[in-house]
Amino acid sequence: MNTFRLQLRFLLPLLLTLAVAAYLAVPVVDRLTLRWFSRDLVSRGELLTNALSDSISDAVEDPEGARLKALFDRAVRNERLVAIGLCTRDDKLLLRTDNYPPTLGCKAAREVAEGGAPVIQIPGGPVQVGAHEVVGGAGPVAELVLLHDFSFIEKRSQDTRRYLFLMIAGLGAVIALITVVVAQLSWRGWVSGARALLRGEGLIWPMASSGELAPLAIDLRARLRDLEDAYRRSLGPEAPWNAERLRSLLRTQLRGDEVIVVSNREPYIHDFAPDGRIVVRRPASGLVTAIEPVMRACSGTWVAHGSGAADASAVDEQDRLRVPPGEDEYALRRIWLSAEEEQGYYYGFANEGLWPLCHVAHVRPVFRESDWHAYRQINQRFADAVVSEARSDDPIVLVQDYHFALVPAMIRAKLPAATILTFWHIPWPNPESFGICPWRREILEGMLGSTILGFHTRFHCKNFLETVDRYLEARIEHEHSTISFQADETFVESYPISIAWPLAQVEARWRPVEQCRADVFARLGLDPDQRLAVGVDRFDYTKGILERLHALERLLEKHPEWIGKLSFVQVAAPTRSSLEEYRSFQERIERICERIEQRFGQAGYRPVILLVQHHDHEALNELYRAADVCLVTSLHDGMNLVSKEFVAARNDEQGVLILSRFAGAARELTEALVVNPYHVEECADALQQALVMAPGEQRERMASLRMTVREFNVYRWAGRMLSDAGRLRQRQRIEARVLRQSAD
Ligand code: ADQ
Repeated sequence: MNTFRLQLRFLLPLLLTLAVAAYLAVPVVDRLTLRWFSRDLVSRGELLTNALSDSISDAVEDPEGARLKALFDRAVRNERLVAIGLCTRDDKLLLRTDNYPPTLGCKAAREVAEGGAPVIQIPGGPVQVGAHEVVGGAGPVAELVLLHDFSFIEKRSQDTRRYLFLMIAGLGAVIALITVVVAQLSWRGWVSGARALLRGEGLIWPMASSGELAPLAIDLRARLRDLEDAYRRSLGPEAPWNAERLRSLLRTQLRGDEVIVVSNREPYIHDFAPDGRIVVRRPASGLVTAIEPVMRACSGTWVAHGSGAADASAVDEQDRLRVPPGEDEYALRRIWLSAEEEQGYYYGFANEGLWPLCHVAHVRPVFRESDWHAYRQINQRFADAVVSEARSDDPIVLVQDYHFALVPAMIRAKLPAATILTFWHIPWPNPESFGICPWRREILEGMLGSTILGFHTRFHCKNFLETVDRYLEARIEHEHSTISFQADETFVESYPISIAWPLAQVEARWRPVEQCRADVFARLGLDPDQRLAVGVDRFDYTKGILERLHALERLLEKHPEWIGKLSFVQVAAPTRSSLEEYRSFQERIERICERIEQRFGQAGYRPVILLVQHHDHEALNELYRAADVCLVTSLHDGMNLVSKEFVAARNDEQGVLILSRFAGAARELTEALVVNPYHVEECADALQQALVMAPGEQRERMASLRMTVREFNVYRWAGRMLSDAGRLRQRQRIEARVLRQSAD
């Protein structure tokens, strides 16, 4: 339909131009042919006069002679000569054929013949008048007036006009036909080229066949992206992100769109208490902390590993249940794994392979073929579960973390129209470090099934782009941060994760800082005048717990005045304890704690208290509020949420945060005391600086940190990712519409 309209736009002016050309050309051609014919008649007349000149010379002397009359009569019978008149030199009509009009005198005939329009009407039709001198032996003797039939010339001229008109019309038709054919072929080439391009297919075929369109199609895509970039930049200072704004984004930009989350860790675990009752617990996980508010806002489906002992007894026959328990805000679909599968996929490939590979924290990654097989198989199981949970063919799927590197491409294979947002919660290493993975290609290809691939920092994005550049044949557009691989295009962007900033009514329920401090000190048996430093982590070798203890030890050596006056409490949630690396790490930490205890402990004073247990959110909040210093010394961390939780807990604007420069959080929380955790001396000095920091400086730093965390909260993290998804979906719809229309 569109092609036809386009062609019409070209053809109409063409036909109009041809019509005007015909209109202007016909009279010109007409005049020309008339002139040629009339010249022709004149020369014929002269020829005839010459041929008759002798007979005429004789006849002038004998005007009554019948011979000349007979000659004239014979001449007018052919040659399209209508009549002949013979005039004497003194303009007397000496002789005339029957058709010669008696009213046409010699003088008048000569005047007509010599005038600009030598054609006159006589009863038999139009004639051209020619007057020719007859020259005898002694000079001019008479004048011959010839009346040539002009009607046949008019007829010829009409014929010429008709042929000319037909020729121009024919020419127009041929040009129009060629135009339509060429336009059709070009359009088809363009459409298939543009379509392939917009689908992200290889440029080689369509571009090779219609090279002239390549820049156009590339330009089209680039313009769309520029518009998006401009839009993102033009958003300017944002309104604050909160649960309500996120909900309204889901209501407006993603209205009616289905959201499915897939993660290894489930947000609620059902366990059996010692008395046999079923209890629900929330795991110690940054990921769960971050995604839960999104799911509450959009009430979608969360697909996760059912890891609790009582999980199976809490689900319906489709392995689903509504959560949070008692509040019923979204669905949780549990996936079951055998102990062997969990060993290979989770402990093996994900945690002994990918975790150390990405953290580059001096623990050697272990890659076993059997673990890889389990990883692939379980990734497929989760991908299948997502597909079976999907109620539409284009859901928004949020794939969480390094446990599911292959899931994006697996979902893409079955739901090509899905918008897949993969967020990688841990760091991404440089290409050399990643290159030691035997299945590096498969992992990268799996991740590139994503529509959007998110990391915490630009630095991790850059590492990923360089890794793809090194190991895959993909097209990377650094300006727009996109990777085109096979038929898919992936937008790689940084979305720094955060926490849900506490609501005023929640804060109002918090007990005052002094009371928290008194309760915690009493529970831990600390002297009320003591200072308290805390560390809160999963018991993981990447968190820098060892380095932190070394710093404490060094501080007590350098500043013995703190002995008896400073206690460090490390809360460590048991994690991945079935792995040898983690068990030996815990033992090592315990040994160092004992050593510090032996070196500096006194009756009624414990320099370090190690609490290897899971704490609920309220208990952690109380601890944060009771502390003077919070130590976050990760050797490498995607973001680190503990640092942000500590800041959020301190609405009294007191307390000092010591933060590793290798945690993603250090890019945002610049008012913390930022340290290199490997540098024991620097960390000990930072601890000293924190302990002696004046309340005024603490307030200044904390107030600024609080502003950052309040603004850059988890709703912003999710909101930015989801609005990017919304924009991409919008773009896909526009592209689909353009292609549909062009195909009509
Ligand atoms: P984690 O490695 O788990 O997260 P982190 O960001 O610090 O690291 O989150 C830990 C979470 O567990 C926090 O919410 C904390 O309160 C909680 N937690 C820690 N110890 C606990 C305990 N003893 N009891 C109860 N809860 C405890 C991964 C990446 C991080 C990234 C997050 C989010 O490794 O870099 O910040 O995902 O993307």
